Order: sequence, then structure tokens, then C-alpha cells
Amino acid sequence: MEKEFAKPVGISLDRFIKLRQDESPGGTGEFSQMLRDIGLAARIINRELNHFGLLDIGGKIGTENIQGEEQKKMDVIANTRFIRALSDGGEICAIVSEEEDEIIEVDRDKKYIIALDPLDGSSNIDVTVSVGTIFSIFRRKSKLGTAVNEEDVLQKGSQQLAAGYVIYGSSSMLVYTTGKGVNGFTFSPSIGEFFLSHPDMKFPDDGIIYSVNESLVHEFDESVVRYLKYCKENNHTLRYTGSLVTDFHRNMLKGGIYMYPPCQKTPNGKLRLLYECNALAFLCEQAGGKASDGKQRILDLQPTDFHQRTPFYVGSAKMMTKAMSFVNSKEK
Ligand code: P6P
Repeated sequence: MEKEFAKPVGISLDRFIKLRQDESPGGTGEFSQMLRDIGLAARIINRELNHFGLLDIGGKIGTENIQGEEQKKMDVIANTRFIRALSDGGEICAIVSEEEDEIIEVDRDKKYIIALDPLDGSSNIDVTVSVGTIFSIFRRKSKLGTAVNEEDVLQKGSQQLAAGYVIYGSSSMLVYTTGKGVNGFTFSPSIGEFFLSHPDMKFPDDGIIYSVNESLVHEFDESVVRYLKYCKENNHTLRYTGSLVTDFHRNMLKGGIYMYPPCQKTPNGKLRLLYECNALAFLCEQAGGKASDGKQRILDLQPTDFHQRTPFYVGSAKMMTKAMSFVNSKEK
């Protein structure tokens, strides 16, 4: 009888990592520890975001990141939290962050490198729209004990060992893949732990949601304009929050496509390849979707700069096939 009352709380992130450790790259505890470190930083940031209006952590700090974007206090706080958690966890070799100009070398005797957008969409925080963290994990190519070099970091997305995001929203979730499917964990504030809530997540094969900043339509290539016209004429619906992780997460659950095409302001696209597009492309493909720069698979792109941008189209496989048929101008 008492068993019925004591309902199980489910599988914690920690337990899941341990259960899957043999599947983790290298099968050693190092990789698992990194995932735990990410979970810790996410819980700390989640706590701060949940009290945003009550803490003096809003607004800008008067500096710009290497992208020339004004840094918000929470951008810097999140960056610090992840760098501290990963460094203290002791399993990371180096960190590339949207908020840092150069590689941060932590321990040249370790083998994993993480590319990180600590807090994407942070301009939405003060209006309480969901925001996210995006991460991508590689194995270094250079020998242990030597200095980390650019080649270690500038690897194709197809070389990722793991990728994921944290969405800080009405509920907060950690969603990640190690190349064997995508699993989602919901944060329980009362227990202070993430629990498996979305096992084996799959992008619906098709959908009607398209996510794009339509105010830029006058700057898009006519092929993209034609696809947007197709969407309007075929009962599609526009959902765009200005927060990539939020739009991606909704589209992965309901079916949809997110697009940030080239435009006059950003001819190479706005989103960053290393720590935004590669991670979401890996997750998307692992969940059965597709991700492209409009010409080729995101995961096949060879990075040449830590902070390089790329046009980004990502989502349900059938929607992506249709969109690319326009973008590649087969469809008039
Ligand atoms: P725009 C946030 O700055 C971000 O990087 C993504 O999270 C979001 O999808 C996009 O840029 C929004 O850009 O130009 O539409 O405001």
C-alpha cells in the first residue's frame, strides 16, 4: 500500500548519466563529470533568473563582446558560472565562449573542449521570455599536455561528442545528446535536480510552425521570400520569440522550422556556428530533423574562426526539404 503513496520521482540526470556512462565517449567518468558540471551551472543560473526582478542583475554593463554586442549583467554572470563550474569540475581542457574573445585554457592535461553560448537571447530576460544556454563538446586533436590550439577548436560539427541546451522558462529543462538520441530533463525546484521527463525526443517529421524575423523580409533573398509566401498560402503559422533556444525547443516538440537567413545587416547570417548552430544541428539530426546553411549541412561546415556566423535553417525534415527546395531556387 505504502508503495502507491510513495510515487517514484523518476530518473535523475545524475543517475541517467551514470546509467549511460558506458555509452559516453571514452566511457570514463570525465565526460560524465562535465555533464554534471553543466547541470550545476544551469541550476545556479536558473535560480538567479527566477529571482531576476528582485536582484540587481538586470541591464547592461557598458561593455561589448567580440561580436560588438552590448553585454548584459546576466550574460557575464552566466559566463562566469559556467567557466567556474567547468573549471572546478576538473575535466575540461578549454572553453570557447560567446562572451570571451579568446580560448580559455583550463587544463592542458585534459581532453575535452566545450564551445558555449552561456545565455542566448538575454535581451528577453527583463520581459520574462524564456532564454537558454547552448553547449557543444569536442575531443581535442592535439596531444595531452600541449597547449590547446585553434585546430582543437575549429572542428566540424560532425566531430561533436555531445551537444545540448538548457531552456530557462515556465519550467526549465536540460536537453542533450551524446550521439545516441536526445533526452530531456525537467528541473524540479523543490528537489533541486533535473529528472528525465522527455526520453528519446524526436522532431516531428512535418509541421506548420515557421520561426523567422519577418521584419527583415525586405533584406532576404527572393528565394527565401518565396518560401515565406508558400508558408502563408499553406496554412502555416508564425511563432518567433527572439530567443533561439525557445523557438528551437518548441519546434522540436510540435514540429516546425527556424530560419535566420543572410540579410544586409548580417550577410553571413547572425547566429554563430561554433556555439549555437553546431549544437542545435547535432541535436536536430539526432532527433530526426535537418539543419542547413542554405547550401550544405551545418555539421559539414569547416569553421575558420571561433565566432564566425552562418545562415541557419533548422527543423522538421519535410519542412526543411520544402524550404531548401525554395532557397536553392528549384521552386518558383
Ligand atoms: P533578431 C538572440 O540575440 C539571438 O541570437 C537568438 O536567440 C534569436 O533567435 C535571434 O538572435 C534574434 O535575432 O535579429 O531577430 O532580434
